[in-house]
Amino acid sequence: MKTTKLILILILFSTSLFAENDSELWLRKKATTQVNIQCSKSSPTIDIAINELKNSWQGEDGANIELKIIKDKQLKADGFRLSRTGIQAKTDAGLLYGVFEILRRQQTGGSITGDIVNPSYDLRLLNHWDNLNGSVERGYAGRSIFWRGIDSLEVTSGDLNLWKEYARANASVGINATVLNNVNASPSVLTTPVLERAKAVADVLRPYGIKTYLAVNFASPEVIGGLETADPFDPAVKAWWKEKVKEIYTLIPDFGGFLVKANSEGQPGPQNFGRNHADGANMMAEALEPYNGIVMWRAFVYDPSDEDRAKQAYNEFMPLDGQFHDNVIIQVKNGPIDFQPREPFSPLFGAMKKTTVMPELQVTMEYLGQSVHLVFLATMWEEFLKSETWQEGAGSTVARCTDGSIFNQKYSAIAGVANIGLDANWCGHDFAQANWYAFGRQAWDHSISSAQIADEWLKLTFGPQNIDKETSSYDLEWNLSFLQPVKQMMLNSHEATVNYMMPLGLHHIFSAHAHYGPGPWWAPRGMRADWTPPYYHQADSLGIGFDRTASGSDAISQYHEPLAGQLADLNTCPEVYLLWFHHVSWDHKMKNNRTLWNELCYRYDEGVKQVREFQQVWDKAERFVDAERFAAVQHKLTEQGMNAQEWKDACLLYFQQFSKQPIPYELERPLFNLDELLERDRQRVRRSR
Ligand code: BDP
Repeated sequence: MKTTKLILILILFSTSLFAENDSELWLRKKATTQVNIQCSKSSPTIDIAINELKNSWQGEDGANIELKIIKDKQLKADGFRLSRTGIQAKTDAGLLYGVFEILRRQQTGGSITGDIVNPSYDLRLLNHWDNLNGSVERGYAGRSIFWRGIDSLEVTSGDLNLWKEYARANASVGINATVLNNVNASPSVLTTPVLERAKAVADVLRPYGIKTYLAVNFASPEVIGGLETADPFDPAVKAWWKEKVKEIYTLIPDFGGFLVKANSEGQPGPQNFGRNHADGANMMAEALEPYNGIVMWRAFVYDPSDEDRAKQAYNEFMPLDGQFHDNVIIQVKNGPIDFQPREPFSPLFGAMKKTTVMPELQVTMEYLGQSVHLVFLATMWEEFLKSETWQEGAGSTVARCTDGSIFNQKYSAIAGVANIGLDANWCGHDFAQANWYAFGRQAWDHSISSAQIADEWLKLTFGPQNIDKETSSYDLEWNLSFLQPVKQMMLNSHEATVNYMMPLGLHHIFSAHAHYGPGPWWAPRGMRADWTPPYYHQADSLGIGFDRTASGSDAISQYHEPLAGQLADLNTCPEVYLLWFHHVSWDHKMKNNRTLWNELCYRYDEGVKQVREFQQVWDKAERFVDAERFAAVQHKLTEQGMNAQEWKDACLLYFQQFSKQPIPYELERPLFNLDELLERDRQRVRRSR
């Protein structure tokens, strides 16, 4: 008897603590109660909604819930109204989002009152940088979930299952659109066999409320169409795009549209034919217009000229404001350079008043430690979305300049470059799943706090089974000893990474093109200056930082007053952006009275200490986590700790050659010497070739 009980306990214990599977993301199977659902309408989307409710209901046992389509001016297309007795929405997708919201609240302890829930943005998109050959540009979680080569386009049942799981995860956080391929787009994406595979993906995503988009190559009419030009003014070129669009809509009747990277980093574009971005974007917009398709045209442009790279997108796009068709959206990266650990917002937000502008965030952590470092990105995105642009007076935050509440725009949208791949846990790092989750939650509600997102995600992803079903409250101990410290670690993690990589406004000081390790010295002979760190840090015997005031590149003048004035003044410029906007002397007094050099040393030191603390937090959490996920995260934190030390030593020892000052003696001494680090870097660069 005793032994049987013991075995039973062991089995139960092992299923709850050890047999966890991180492929389930935040949608882990939990104990449920029974629910009765009424709905007078039926559709594939509603069927999914009903199933989800049945499979995960944790509310009152035997509750009656009604799903109902209604007309209501207060509701946006995807919005819904929640009550204790049901969900009302204008569309089937709205009902599905309502279902996921109720389930989330049941599982995380939120209450269900009679509220209306509308999304902040109409289009909440992932951008996959997936190549047709199956590789993923800046992907750190394995191969593509959509493509495995142009000779391997047949759709398997494994594909269909995977795409369905992907669709479900997206729908559960409100993501309603996806671009299936890399912005560095192969023209082949528009060939018929590839389009047929895209159609197969679209068919799986559709019932989950997700529309399919493709990134296209501007030279496609020449490369795959056999035309002599891709000039957007050429009638044959226009006709080619119209025909191609028609073909796509025959296959995918609700196709979303195109994403275009043109005249950027060597990609072809309208400028190759003496035309401008508006000419190119509008030509495609015309082809898509009859089907309500849109063009997302990227503003990520810069040339190796004498002009500060941070100014170039604004210079190129501002004169075109008002010239784009209303189904063109200009897609702008959050910062003016390129997804750096911390950037001020791009001055294009709020400045283009007659053009729809959408933010592009990077969920994949190209510049933030990739799939090795634990960095919760919600805090960085929150800082960005809440940035005050002043473009239309106080309250013109980036969020409000892009969500349609200030400017009259036909669409509102936000994109995140996906961190998803074939790895069993989808994202390469268990905590990187939180960034996919966070992107969806913030795209849905840009006023949600990062703390709430972390709280929800931890409860859904690591929450214990023994949650009280009546009150949805968690075990006190779990709450105090796991949830609170791990949440705090997540909320501090971005600042920690900024500290040990690029504090005080430093940016782009990575070695080589892998964008992983430190390389403040990296400047091979003949390399474009704006691809090398010295261009960005400008360290010399006098000081460090990029002078973007009127005496330097004057990039500050692209911002609106009173912000521009605040940034320009060394005394009022927020210190987190100090070296982004100013070349500052090593002895400059910081607000805390330390010299700049000392403060730099303190920041790097702080970053390393923070990661060491994260290791402690995680080790203490061991008893609350299954063995597999515990070990995986522990292992990555160890590597992050070593990387942080390397970043600190590399940057301080390198910059010390210019400052000629000691690292404050009260701080930990370097563990590496500069020659060693240079050699490590050379080897790493060699290996990556
Ligand atoms: C850079 C990436 C590069 C992308 C480019 C882009 O290093 O791989 O193609 O952005 O956004 O950050 O187009």
